[in-house]
Amino acid sequence: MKSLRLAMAAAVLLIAGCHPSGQTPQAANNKPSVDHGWVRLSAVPGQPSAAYFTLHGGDTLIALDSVSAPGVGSAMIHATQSKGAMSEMTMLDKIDLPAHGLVTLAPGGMHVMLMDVTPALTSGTTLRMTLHFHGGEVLTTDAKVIAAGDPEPKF
Ligand SMILES: [Cu+2]
Repeated sequence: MKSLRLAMAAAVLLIAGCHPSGQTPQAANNKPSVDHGWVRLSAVPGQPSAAYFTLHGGDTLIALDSVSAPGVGSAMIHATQSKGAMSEMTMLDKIDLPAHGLVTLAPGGMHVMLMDVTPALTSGTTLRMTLHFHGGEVLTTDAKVIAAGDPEPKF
């Protein structure tokens, strides 16, 4: 019982000591965001290209449902799993972005497969991708487009 009383005292102190300068707590109103977007074009025209980006969680868990972009017929969220020397892709129906979490889509891991990409999308251009989250939240990112053999861009 003694430890409980101590904990309660600590809680009261915390409340009393809350935002002495009148600032909003750091954790409040953090919105989810996306950055470091890039696309690696397929080596073979007509084959799917892959898109990557980094998601930063806001104050609540949200889930990425889908991605769209102009000049892209359709997009699917994939995970890569290695099985020995082979790797295979599985389709994900969503990516959970935990509160204050960090989720990175990268080669060898999760990525967005872009199908029916316009030939106008060439290395050196940017692709504005729209990320659609469950519940209607939308984020956009301008992804750097690189050719199949180019090194991964550094941010
Ligand atoms: Cu894929």
